[in-house]
Amino acid sequence: MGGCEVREFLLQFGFFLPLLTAWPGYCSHVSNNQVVLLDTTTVLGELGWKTYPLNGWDAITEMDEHNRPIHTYQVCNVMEPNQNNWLRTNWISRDAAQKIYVEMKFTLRDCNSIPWVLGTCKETFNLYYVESDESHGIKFKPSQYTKIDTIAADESFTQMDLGDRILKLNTEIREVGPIERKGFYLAFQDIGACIALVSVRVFYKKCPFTVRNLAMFPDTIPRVDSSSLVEVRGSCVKSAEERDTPKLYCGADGDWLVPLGRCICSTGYEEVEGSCHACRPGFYKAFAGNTKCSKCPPHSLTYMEATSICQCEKGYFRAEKDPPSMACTRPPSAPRNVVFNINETALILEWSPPSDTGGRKDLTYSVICKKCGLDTSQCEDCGGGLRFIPRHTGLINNSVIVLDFVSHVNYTFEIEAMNGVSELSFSPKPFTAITVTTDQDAPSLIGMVRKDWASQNSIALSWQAPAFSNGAILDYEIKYYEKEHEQLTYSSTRSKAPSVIITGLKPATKYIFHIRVRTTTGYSGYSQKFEFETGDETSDMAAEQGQILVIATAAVGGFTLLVILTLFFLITGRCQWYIKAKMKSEEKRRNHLQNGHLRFPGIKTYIDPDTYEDPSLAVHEFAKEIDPSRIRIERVIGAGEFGEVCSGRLKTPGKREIPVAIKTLKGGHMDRQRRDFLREASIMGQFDHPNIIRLEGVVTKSRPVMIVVEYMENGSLDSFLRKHDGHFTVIQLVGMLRGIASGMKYLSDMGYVHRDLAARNILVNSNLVCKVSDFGLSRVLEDDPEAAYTTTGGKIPIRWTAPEAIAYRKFSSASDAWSYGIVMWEVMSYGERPYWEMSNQDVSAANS
Ligand code: ACK
Repeated sequence: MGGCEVREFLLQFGFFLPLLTAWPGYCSHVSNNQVVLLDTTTVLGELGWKTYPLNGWDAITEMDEHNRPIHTYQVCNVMEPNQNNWLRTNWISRDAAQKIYVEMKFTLRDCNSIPWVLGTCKETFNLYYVESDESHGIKFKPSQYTKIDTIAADESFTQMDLGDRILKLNTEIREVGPIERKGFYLAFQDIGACIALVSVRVFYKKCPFTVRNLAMFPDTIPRVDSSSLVEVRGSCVKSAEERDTPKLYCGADGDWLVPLGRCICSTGYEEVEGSCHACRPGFYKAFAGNTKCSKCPPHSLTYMEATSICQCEKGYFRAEKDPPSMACTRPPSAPRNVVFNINETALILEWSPPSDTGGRKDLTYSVICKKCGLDTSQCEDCGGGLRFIPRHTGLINNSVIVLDFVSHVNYTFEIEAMNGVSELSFSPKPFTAITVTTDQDAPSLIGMVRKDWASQNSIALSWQAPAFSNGAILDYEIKYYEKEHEQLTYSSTRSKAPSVIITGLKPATKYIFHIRVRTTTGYSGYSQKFEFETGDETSDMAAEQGQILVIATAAVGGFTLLVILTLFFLITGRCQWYIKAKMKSEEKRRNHLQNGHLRFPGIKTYIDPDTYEDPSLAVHEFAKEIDPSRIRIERVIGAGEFGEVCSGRLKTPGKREIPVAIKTLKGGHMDRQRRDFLREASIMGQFDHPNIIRLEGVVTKSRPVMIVVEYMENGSLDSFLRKHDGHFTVIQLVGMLRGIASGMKYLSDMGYVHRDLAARNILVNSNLVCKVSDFGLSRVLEDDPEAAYTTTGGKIPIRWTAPEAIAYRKFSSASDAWSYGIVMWEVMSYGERPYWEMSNQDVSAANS
């Protein structure tokens, strides 16, 4: 049938099929990881399947309200013994499939509801297949067919259902594979049941083409062996490049698992919804990576798309080592305020930095000396006679000392400023010139210097301004050093006024001071040396008495204020803290009581994470947040409902790396899935027992969300036992059971009911220690492939569950103990299936 909406149609089926109305679920939902090879609901003409003998299966084709055919095959020879009725499909091409799935929708009549058929009526039919390269002309020989399975109905219908016009449609899916020939036939064998086969859908699963982390992964067919994954290498999308080899694993169900590695957008491109888009004009991206395009930095532009670096505006440049993110810059303006100071032997030139540094910090200066006549256009180079200290080019400080000049000469000094882009500009370098006549008088020396006071660490000095300054006084330079260490090291400071307080001195130590003045024409010579001593403790007290008095007054005032404030905050703060703490403990107690968890006062009990209004609070209360950089994923070891399970290593600062299992939450999850996923961590984090799987922590603040637990080398107990059938002594098996019992006792003491105790949910480490895992209440049951829906609507692993829990969901430590009994049986039988192939219905019936 076409659309999968609930539709109404009528179907008359022999004497036992009811008039059917509102038959939901007749249509199949096809997900994009299924490739359908046959779907009888979409075949328009006759199906044309073969039936043997001719009076066995009957084809009935009805039309739905859209005038499309509904192909049904029915058989109901329940009165006659020894039925052997075959229905064979046409040849089905296997396409790329290795493993195929057959989905059958059918109704089956309950034998008890048909009178007089005891002994002849059956409630199952058999599904067979045969592989073939030939699509035609094959004679039907039952002996060539291989049995896939006996198909029983989960729900059969009775006469009463017929009366109530209730149709119980069963859906069963079986896997077949590996298929090696070009195609195959399916066959349905009836041995005396009352069946209507309403639809058959044959499909295989594939991991569909996908793009993850900017890498493309082609359609991939999963392995036949459902526990192993196909590793697929991705290729980068257009304008992207590989960072770490991008890989995905194709799981048996056609799901892509564990994205590893990635591609990144190349320079000039940025990521937009899974592809790399060129940067717009005016934007650039200089490095490959998953960053966005950035606006061109100041004084740069681009009119093109996909730009990796913006061009500088006219007059602006980028030095070789400038990063693309830096603004374009230009050469500086000329230095300012050049002054000189000259004595008989040395000429000191000083200047201020340029008003415009061009936007850079790498300013340097050069000094060019020229000798000019009266006509300044006729200048000549000063030649090599002069010495510049430290040098005449590449000066970082704003001064230079010129030595070895000749008297009575006019020297013109041009001070140039330059920066990292000056060489890139063709314009002449701006400079400021100063002309110095070498017999000019310097300002006169400072005369007497007085000590105003001295403390242990400071001295206050004052002096008279010089009698002759030859220009405006700019400031005074005071040079000083310890008398004992004369000339080894000295310090200097400046003062605009003719007085200074020098601090940071040693107590009771003699210091030498000399001072010079700086005017617009340069420095004077240094004054004569003056020797002053710092004070000892007594002098300090005297000198600083005034200050101490002020400080003490302030301190007393401050302290009093502090005491008042502290008292105020203590009183109000404590009150608040006390109130908060009390509220918190009260809230917890209420939660406990509400949920029946205040079991044994003083003994730690389990807290249901669902009692937290915000479940993320629960996970952070019970689980440590791990920085993902501490986790190294190595291998995929399986696939869970929420995502893949990997093995790897966890690094803890100051500790050895430990092996861990990492459960991941698939991308694209809903909030609810994330909550359900993390609920397991919130539960596991509350337990601390050698037979309960230990939680190392969670990753919730980055993607993918992960739960990190201790690594159990031998995986789950059921498959471990099946793999090592007969290898252990009874003592060893009982040892495993003892461990599980100990873990379960701990859980029951904590007030936790597991609900899904089974060997598949026990993990085994390399020392054969068994630990209980798979926590999560209802989620566990959703996740468990063994869980089946009960008549009350819940999903329950029937074979492991106590009758009262199946019947009215009475789960308790007592029902966990029932499950433990089943686990004992599983262990001692090396992982055999409890109740072997008995149907769930029969198991429940046997136990109730
Ligand atoms: O039977 P297994 O090898 O054991 O395959 C399943 C798979 O991941 C999916 O659940 C294995 N597994 C789960 N938790 C752990 C763990 N802590 N240590 C080792 N294997 C684990 C499980």
